[in-house]
Amino acid sequence: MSAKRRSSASSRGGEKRPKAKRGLGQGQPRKTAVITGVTGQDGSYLAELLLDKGYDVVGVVRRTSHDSYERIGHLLDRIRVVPADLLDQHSLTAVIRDAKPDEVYNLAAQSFVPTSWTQPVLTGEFTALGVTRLLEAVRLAHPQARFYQASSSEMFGKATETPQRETTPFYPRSPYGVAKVYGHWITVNYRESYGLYAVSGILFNHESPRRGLEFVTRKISDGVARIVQGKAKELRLGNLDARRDWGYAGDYVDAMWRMLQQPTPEDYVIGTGEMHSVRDLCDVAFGHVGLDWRKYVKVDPQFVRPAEVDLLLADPAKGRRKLGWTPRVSFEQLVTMMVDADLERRP
Ligand code: NAP
Ligand code: G4F
Repeated sequence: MSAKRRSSASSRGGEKRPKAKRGLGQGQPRKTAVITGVTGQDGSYLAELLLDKGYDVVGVVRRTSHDSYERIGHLLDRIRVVPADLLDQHSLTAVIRDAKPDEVYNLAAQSFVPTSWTQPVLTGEFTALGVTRLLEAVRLAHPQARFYQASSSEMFGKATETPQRETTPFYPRSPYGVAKVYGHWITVNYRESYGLYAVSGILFNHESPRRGLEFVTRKISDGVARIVQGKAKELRLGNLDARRDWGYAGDYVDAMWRMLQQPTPEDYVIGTGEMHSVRDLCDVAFGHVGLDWRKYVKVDPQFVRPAEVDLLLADPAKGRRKLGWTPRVSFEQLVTMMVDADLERRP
């Protein structure tokens, strides 16, 4: 492993994360988990959680001309990184055949909604058909593995009821949302057709200091830091009225793990049950550093979407009841944690 890769390490400055509990239990054999999308936000938190629980972690990384280990640099000595791509059936089958995992977490996707309008076909290949390729790999190479699919509240889109729960009909509003609906149903179908232990976690928006800079929470926390440090004078955003159920990514990966420990495979909605607008986000983020967001935020039509998801709000009752899962980080704690991390990161 190159020094460069190591050095990007645990640099996610300023992040204060509650510690996960340790242990599979004394005398239990070590489990192996394969994570696709390990270089992403959720992949990095899930790898940490599973390592803490004593798993052998195999992280799937696609080939790029530069390394994409910024979020997992601090884990590279403890996980096994293997090459494969959601577009390439053989590479996925080889990973599953070689690792013979107990659990497979499919977190890889083209996950940014606006890109799904400019690259709808690629989004379908990664985010929809990629799920079938990985399910085929499991079915053919190691069908005993338990499979987690990263489904999304974007599937509810123009929601037909509020709050949204496991039985709420889907009405996706973007090519990304449509692709996730396919990924959801193919997971259900492989469970019902082949008896695979396959579950779909319908997760509402979850954020952290490791969130990509293009998503609205991080764009705002980074924007606040840039303004405080005199590097920017304004922050250009799209629809300030959009409302989401925002939680902390570190909490949500624990829900993924819990879903795969249940006696029967079922699908779950995971969210906080609280909804805030983008305007509220600005209020908390700018307010944290003593600024009035109205003086800095400008609405720019280039960030307004062709079809918007106006509101998403989870009913996480099933997850609470059956998984014993509850979020630990509040909206205000999340936003201020992200602002603090961005302030610390920039000298
Ligand atoms: P993210 O940070 O964008 O990470 C996406 C991951 O997918 C990256 O590791 C990326 O690798 C990998 N990837 C993309 N295309 C690939 C391909 N062709 N082959 C192999 N790997 C590929 O996403 P996230 O926020 O962690 O989300 C994880 C999953 O949960 C995604 O499926 C997302 O759609 C879903 N989800 C997220 C949320 C949320 O609020 N975060 C909510 C619901 C569902 P590179 O590093 O090489 O780009
Ligand atoms: O942060 P966002 O880009 O997240 P979005 O579209 O809700 O998708 C995220 O959550 C999904 C779960 O529901 C995931 F499946 C998906 O992979 C991703 O992680 O936008 C949130 C809201 C939108 O309504 C958007 O229109 O914020 C609004 N917004 C307003 N101004 C903006 C901006 N979003 C972005 N990215 N940039 C803006 O300037």
